[in-house]
Amino acid sequence: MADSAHGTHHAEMSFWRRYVFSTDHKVIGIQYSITALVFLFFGFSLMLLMRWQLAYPDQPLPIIGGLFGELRMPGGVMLPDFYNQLGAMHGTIMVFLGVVPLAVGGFGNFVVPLQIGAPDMAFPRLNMASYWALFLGGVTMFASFFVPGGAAQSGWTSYPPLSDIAPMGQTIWLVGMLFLIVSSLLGAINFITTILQLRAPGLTFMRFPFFVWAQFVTAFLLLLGFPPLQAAGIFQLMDRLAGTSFFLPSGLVVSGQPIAATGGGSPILWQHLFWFLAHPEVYVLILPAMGIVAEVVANNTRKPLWGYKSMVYSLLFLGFMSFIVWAHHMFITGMGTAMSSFFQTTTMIISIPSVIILSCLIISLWGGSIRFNTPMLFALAFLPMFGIGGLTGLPLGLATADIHLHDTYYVIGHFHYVVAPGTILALFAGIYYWYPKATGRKMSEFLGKLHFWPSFIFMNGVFLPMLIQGLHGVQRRLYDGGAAYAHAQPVLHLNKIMSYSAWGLALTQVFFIVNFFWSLRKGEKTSDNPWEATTIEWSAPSPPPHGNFVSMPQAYRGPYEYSVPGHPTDFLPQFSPGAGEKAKTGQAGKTSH
Ligand code: HEM
Ligand SMILES: [Cu+2]
Repeated sequence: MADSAHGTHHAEMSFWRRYVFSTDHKVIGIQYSITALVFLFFGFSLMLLMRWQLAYPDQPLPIIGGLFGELRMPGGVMLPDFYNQLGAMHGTIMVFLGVVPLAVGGFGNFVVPLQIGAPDMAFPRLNMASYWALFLGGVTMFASFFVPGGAAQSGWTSYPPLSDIAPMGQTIWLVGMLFLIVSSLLGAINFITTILQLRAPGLTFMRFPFFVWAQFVTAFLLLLGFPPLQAAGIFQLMDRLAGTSFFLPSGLVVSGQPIAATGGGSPILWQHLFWFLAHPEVYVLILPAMGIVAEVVANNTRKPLWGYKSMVYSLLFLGFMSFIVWAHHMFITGMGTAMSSFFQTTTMIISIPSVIILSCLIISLWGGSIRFNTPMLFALAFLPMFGIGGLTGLPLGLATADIHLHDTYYVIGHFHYVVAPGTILALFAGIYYWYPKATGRKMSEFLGKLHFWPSFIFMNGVFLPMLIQGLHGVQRRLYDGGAAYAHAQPVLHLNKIMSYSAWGLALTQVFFIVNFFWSLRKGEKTSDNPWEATTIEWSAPSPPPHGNFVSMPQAYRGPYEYSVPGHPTDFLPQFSPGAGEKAKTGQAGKTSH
């Protein structure tokens, strides 16, 4: 920040500068989190609507069915076009407006500067710009539901030629994506610079909390993966608006009519550019989640993470490999056996670092005196759920098996295990874990457990049957859930189980919402370090003031010095100068930045 004397100037800041156009990483982190949670809820609601149609195809949706209008749900019955809009927007919103903004924008912004002992992000104004770019992108996406022809309906993958000739909503989708990409790129540069430049003295790379490593690698994935998609998005916009044919092949006939395009373009080119980002993107969803789980596991087993260094090296290797596996999404495009073999091999190799990280986390539990609090329950549930997600991915990475599994519900089941019961549970763990830092109060354990158990059960009720349906050959993106197909009949009843589980999952979130708001005022007040944790964010006051730390923190040791033999307490914080001594807080002397 360029402001001098900001110690006095922030007292005069208006409401707008302080809470809306703030440059403080904590406020921005909270803005990101709340925006993302709202979008997650919205994206989830779209799916709740779709689940009605899947469970009861072509039956009018009771009570609220009439609200959607004749163009979407005449007489309360969902039109196929509207189903496609809901599906495409569900995917887009959950990934780009829900999980990424929460995992990176929210947790990354709030936690990373605190964990590395920095007063703020390196570029506070850029940080604000990246939040507002996300916000604009979100509003744009949301508005697309109200243009003629409705929202985008070519899936979250936006494959041409369909997307090139789809109604106007697709154009809005592309514009929205351009904003979202700008947001992520600005954020990525900010994270990399912050982590490299603003570390507290003594915080060497191998003393980083695993969460910081996860955000660091994630930022590189965003920075390197998004520019090709940005370019591709502009090409697709030009195809739609300027008469180019980047992705339109020659001789395309739609509904019996040859379409007026020069042709000569390649739809497959889009798939390459899209997946070059979108495969790393799945690691953008998962790495911060792994980072959160690592923090919570170390804290609640009261042990150092087992194999910390191999986890870090795995993370780096995984980040690198994630850029050379993308065409495993394209085995059936006819790319030939040599290319298939290459991508199948890299895909098998990339599973190794994930297995190492997961194994280290599981071994870390061994012999720990585990505290089963709410964050820990969510973190523990992440482990097997992510395991199922990862393992079910292996057959998809093998070209021969994928010929059968491609575009079935098996794929939907697989990646949801990674992103929903996997990542989402980890994000909840993070919210329960860092809420006391952000607010000075703990969330209710009782409501937390009421939230956890049904969520865990319903999640599996939603996603396990998808794997079974997929193995029976039921296709994804079917607006009747397979009802028209003979081979789907034996597994059709599962649609109802999945839908009721999804609605149950929605009801369960009421416990979370109530807890979140109730605890703001009524939650148990906590100390600065309620979980008796070791990493630097816990040395700051809760909630941390502008500038974060009362005195400049310093890192004296590794991040997870729990149960050190001979030490009087079972935790020896990274920020505490010597064995036996308490961290020196309460000093005057503001940190400057
Ligand atoms: C937990 C509640 C969720 C439920 C009940 C749910 C359900 C579904 C279903 C049934 C489909 C398939 C639609 C079809 O093929 O017609 C789908 C697609 C999808 N979902 Fe979810 N989902 C959930 C959460 C998430 C999350 C957390 C993410 C991402 C972070 C996500 C990302 C996607 C994507 C990318 C697609 C593919 C959309 C497309 O085909 O273009 N979902 N979801
Ligand atoms: Cu992939």
